[in-house]
Amino acid sequence: MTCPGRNFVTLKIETDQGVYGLGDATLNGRELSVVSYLEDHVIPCLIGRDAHQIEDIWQYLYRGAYWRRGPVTMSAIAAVDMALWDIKGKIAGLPLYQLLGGACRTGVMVYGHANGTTIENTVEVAQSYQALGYKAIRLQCGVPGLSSTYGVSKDKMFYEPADADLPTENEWNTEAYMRVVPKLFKAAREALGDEVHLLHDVHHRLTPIEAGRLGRDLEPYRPFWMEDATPAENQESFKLIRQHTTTPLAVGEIFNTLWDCKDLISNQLIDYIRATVVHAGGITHLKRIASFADVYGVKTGCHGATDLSPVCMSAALHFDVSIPNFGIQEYMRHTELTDEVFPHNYSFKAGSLHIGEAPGLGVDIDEEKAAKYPYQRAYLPVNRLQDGTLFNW
Ligand code: GCO
Ligand code: MG
Repeated sequence: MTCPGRNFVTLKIETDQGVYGLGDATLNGRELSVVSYLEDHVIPCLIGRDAHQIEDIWQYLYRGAYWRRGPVTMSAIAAVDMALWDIKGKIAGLPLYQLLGGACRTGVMVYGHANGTTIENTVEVAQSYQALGYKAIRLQCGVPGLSSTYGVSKDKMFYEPADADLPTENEWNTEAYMRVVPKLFKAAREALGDEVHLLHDVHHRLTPIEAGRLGRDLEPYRPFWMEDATPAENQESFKLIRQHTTTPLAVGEIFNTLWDCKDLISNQLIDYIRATVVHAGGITHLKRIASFADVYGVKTGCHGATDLSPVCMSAALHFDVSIPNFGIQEYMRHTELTDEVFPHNYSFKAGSLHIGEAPGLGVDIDEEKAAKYPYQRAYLPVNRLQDGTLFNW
């Protein structure tokens, strides 16, 4: 556990030949449950096994637990999987993407986060991202009448929603939100031109019919996607959204397995699957999800918020560059302190991330520095309607 500005859980696996690999096991706001799952239940089963048997170890941990799926289990399995791929790459002397089939593209297109309290503010921030070379930008702005909302932070290059040692309370008003977002997109399209991709995260806050209406209202501005338009427990909802809008739909940052998105994909109810390495069982399982999605013309759009460590980001980039149906990668920069604790080999250039040629994942942990920043309890916020009703954050 280390907290260089925010909490990260990192698994380090060492072989008896002295090669080590790293895996990200961070589950924002519930970190210690994964630490316990690993320390108490997974690590004892790994001692003495053959580090090369990645698939067998994955199956052993998944089937062997009897209790399948879920974020804690799948983050723990993911960390083991990432670390074993890192080891395999280091032993082979090859960057991981080479073991996954080699590069299918020259770089990984990423989207940055422009956010501001007002429309004007947000558009200005988006212009500064454009000036940095970003080809895709997510837009989130404050909602008139609400003191705070998802995605709008003081800092313009980092966003850390897990901001307090007990959950902060946000407030919500759907009508006010639905009035402001189309205006934001209109202003942004006018200021930023036709070519840049514009994205938006609804963060699970609309009913299906509201999502249908927002999607339709955004159509003139050709959004790249509308993310997490409605909570995805009831996946029938997506049929209703689809009946009303051609705005592409993205979902899945909180999904953990193929089983969570199998029907959404096979019924072609989504366009982008956002599952990522750390929360969806590692590279081994994410490859399976992507291959399945490819059959149905669904592309990937991996989650890449700051709560996913540079270890996960490195793994995601090897994955992104090596699959045929890559769509886009979220990229929220980490703070300098985080980058110091996790020296890494990827770099940003002209709107894309490049993973580099270091063997394995191409990321390390400075354990001495990491030890200087002990775990600090931090929660994600909760969200209430203005009459106090607990809502979706
Ligand atoms: C995103 C996400 C994040 C999550 C965060 C929760 O699209 O980047 O919605 O902002 O809220 O990862 O820990
Ligand atoms: Mg999101």
